[in-house]
Formats: sequence, structure tokens, C-alpha cells
Amino acid sequence: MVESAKYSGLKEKYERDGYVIVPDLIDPADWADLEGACERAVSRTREGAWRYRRTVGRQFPPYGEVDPDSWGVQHIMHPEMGEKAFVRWYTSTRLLEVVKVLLGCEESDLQMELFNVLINPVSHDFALRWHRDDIREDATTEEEQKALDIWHFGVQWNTALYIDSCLYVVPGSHKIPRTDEQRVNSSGQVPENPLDMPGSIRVTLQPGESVFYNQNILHCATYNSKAKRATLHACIGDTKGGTTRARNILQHELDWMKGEEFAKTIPNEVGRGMLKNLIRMYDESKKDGKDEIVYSLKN
Ligand SMILES: O=C(O)CCC(=O)C(=O)O
Ligand SMILES: [Fe+2]
Repeated sequence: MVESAKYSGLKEKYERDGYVIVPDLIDPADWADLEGACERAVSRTREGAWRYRRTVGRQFPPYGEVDPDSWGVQHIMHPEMGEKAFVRWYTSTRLLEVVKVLLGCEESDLQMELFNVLINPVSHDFALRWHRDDIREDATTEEEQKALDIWHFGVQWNTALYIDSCLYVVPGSHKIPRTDEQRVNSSGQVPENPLDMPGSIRVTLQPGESVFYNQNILHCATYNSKAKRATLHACIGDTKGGTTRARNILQHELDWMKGEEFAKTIPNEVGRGMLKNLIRMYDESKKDGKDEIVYSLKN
């Protein structure tokens, strides 16, 4: 493929380290629209007028309503948000080129998934414990290895609009179970100093940079209420995974993505195909009358 020559070595690096940083996935012509859309989405959420949010004090879904402060705006492509810039970027050629390289798949395999924006809380600092997105911290070493061995058929990324130093990862940990010391540092507690985790590094993104990371790399994050954060946080799947991603994706209540209103907002053919693939996985995973939401992690 001609398009992948530009990104040669990227997939190898991503597979070896479990994460990779890529610059310039936002077309300069789209920057102002995206930034404006984020500003409005964030204000609306902080004013209490957007119910899909990540609530301070809650680490994982369901996020609940207990604290008025938020560390993320969920479902930013929702038609009620009314911000076309989000779906336009999520289905843009520049971004999907990298997604295809990292997934090693064709355009027709791309599956639409989640798109949120991660923001700084305003009332006080907050941190997310060390975790893997779809493996509980009390998993045994054998259970952990088994879960890590599954090919995940999806990529997740953070694209920063402002300098973002929130995320910490343990490079290479997406393939190997935690050592005893790493287990001690990831047994549910909020880290005092994330760098106490053996092998950890802090990821700093400059505006416009994206970090793609394996959802099961060992990672955590700290949120400084004084440092402005608006980081686009999204994932896309590969249909070859069948329903393996259903639990992790559908725990976020995506019923609205099946509606006509949302379908009408999709600006291109590739996006419409991606949505069709999501709906197929959704219907397939609910086929056996399994309608209840299963959460990947405990709060
Ligand atoms: O804030 C971040 O960059 C990481 C968020 C995260 O790890 C999660 O939501 O599971
Ligand atoms: Fe995570």
C-alpha cells in the first residue's frame, strides 16, 4: 500500500511498546472548528447541561451523577451535541490512514466505536488508578496472560489540543503479566506518585500529537485542575474481531448510535460503513437476549 509507506515501522513500534506517538492528525483547516466544538461541549458539561460525562470520583463506567465536576465529556458525536466537527474528524482520511496501518485492516473493516473528550476537573485534582481497560486487577497471572494473548482488534488514542502530560504507561506491559511489585502498585489504590510503578513513563503530548495505545497496556493518569486539558479520546475496531470488543464498547450505552438522527450526521461513505459495522456487532452481541450491560472494571 502506498499510503502506509509514510508510516513504515509504526505498527511494529506500536506492537513492541504497546503505544506510539503520531503528530499532525488534525488538518490545520479543521483545528479551529474542533477547538470551538470542544469549548462548547466542555462548557455545556460543566454547566450541568450534558448528562453523558465522566464524573469526578468515579474511575470507570457507570460514571453516575454524584459529583458535579467532570473529567470527560462522553458521546461527543451524539446528534444532540450538534457539533459536526467531531464526526468529521473521526471519519477523516488523515486519521483513518493511521488507524488502518495500526489495525492492519482495510477501510471496509473499520468499526465505529467511542469518541469522547477528556478534560481537566475544576474543583480539585483527580487521578485514575493503574489499570488495564479490560482486565481486572485481581486477575491471576494466568488469567492476565490469557487475556493479554487475545488479539484485540481495536485501537484507542488520545489527541491533545493543548499540552497534555496526564497519561502514564508501562511500555511493553500489554504483552506480559505484572511482576509482583507491579501488582502491589496496581491493586486498586490511587497512586501517590505514578512513577513509583516499576517500568513506568509519563507521556507528554504537544498540541496536535496523538498517542495510540493498546487498551490493555498498564496505564494510569493524573488530572491537574489548573492545567487546561481538552484531549480527544477515541477508539475504532476491526470487524474481524467479531463480538470480542462488545463488552468493552457497549458498557458505554450506545443506543443513540443506532438512531436515524445520528446516521444523518455522518458526512461520508467510509463513516456510514463504519457505523453499519458497529450496528452489526451490537445486534450480534444482543442476539441471545443478553441485554444487560456488563462492565469491564469495578469502580
Ligand atoms: O486520561 C487518560 O488519558 C486515560 C483515561 C483512561 O485510561 C481510561 O479512561 O480508561
Ligand atoms: Fe484506561
